[in-house]
Amino acid sequence: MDRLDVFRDAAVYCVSGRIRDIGPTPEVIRRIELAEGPGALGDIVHYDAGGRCAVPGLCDAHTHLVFSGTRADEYEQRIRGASYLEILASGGGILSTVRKTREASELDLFCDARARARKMAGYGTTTIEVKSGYGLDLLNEAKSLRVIARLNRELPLDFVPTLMAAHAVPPEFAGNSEGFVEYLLETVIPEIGAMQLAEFADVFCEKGVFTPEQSRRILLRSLEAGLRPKIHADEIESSGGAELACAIGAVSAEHLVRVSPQGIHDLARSETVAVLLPATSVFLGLHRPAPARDMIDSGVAVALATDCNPGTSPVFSMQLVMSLACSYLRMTAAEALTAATLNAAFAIGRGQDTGSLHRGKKADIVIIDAQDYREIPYFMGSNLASAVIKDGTVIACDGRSMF
Ligand code: IZC
Ligand code: ZN
Repeated sequence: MDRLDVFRDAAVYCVSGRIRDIGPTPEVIRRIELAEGPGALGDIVHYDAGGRCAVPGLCDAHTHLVFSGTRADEYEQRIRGASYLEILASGGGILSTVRKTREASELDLFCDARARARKMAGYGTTTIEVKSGYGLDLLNEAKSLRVIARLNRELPLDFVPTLMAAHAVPPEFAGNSEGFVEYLLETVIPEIGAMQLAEFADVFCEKGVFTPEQSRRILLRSLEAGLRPKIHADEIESSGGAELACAIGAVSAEHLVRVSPQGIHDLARSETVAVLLPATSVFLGLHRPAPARDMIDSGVAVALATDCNPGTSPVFSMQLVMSLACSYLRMTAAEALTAATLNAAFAIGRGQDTGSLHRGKKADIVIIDAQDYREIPYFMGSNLASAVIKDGTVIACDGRSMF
């Protein structure tokens, strides 16, 4: 993760939205002329980055982008001392967003999510994983997933849909989490699988939410329905979520603030990517973040994401997440960039297609207003994306999306 290939005076040659060639400019030009004839350069649209640094489009591997309303009131309650799980247990937290999201029309949900995606694009994000999970019944989960499908159709970004009906126990099953799990296994997971509205399934495996045993059943049934497993693991308390993720071959284990030594050991020997969300830890005011250093030094593939959601991370900027990864998780700038691009792409099944500037991959590129990629985390809280290129087309400039 710490080793990057850096070219100076470089060019990227893109054809039909894909990278055809990359390298030192004179070499790329020579190869273009060799392949297409001496006059070919004149026919190619030329984007001059003016000596700025080009990095792969940022990939946000964990968001809850489709929701209605905010939870600024809950933010204040927590600052005054209430805990996240206490607020959830008393019917607030996720459940307050569920009430608003169930009431919202599909069009309103789409417009709100689109506005958030535009902000993310302005910060250099080109691929976004989006979880449902504020519907918690078949109708409303399908509504949220259709919103993600529409974002994918109508916006130039790539959206990767995840079913997270196992995000909380809804009021109609209060005190009966086992009944809700049965409903998920028998109805929601198979029906959503049949509708082909999601690629992945995720579960909030956490004390007071879903046990590791329930999470296992939910994810195994999801796999049968064609949804590859992901898991919210060890976010607030250690519960064996990372171990479970590895045991069932989950694509990713996410959060991992309280991952056990055994969990790190298992992750290092698995294909499961650890998705870390430092903005969430900061927003929750945690003094101890995820042990990123231990994980990376043990050989775990670490990715980063915003966790964009109304409760624990109303954050749009992967650049800010990279700064927090460096200052708070003690990752190097190169590790943070790898985690925000290539490893993030692998965490959402897009590693062959984006996440690095390689021949054949999508031309998803951010032009950074700096000559050194290390300035991305260094300028904490600012936006260095001067141009964002998606599938070979400029889609955002100086923080403003063009869609
Ligand atoms: O809305 O609180 N942790 N799910 C699990 C969340 C945070 C999102 C929320
Ligand atoms: Zn989450």
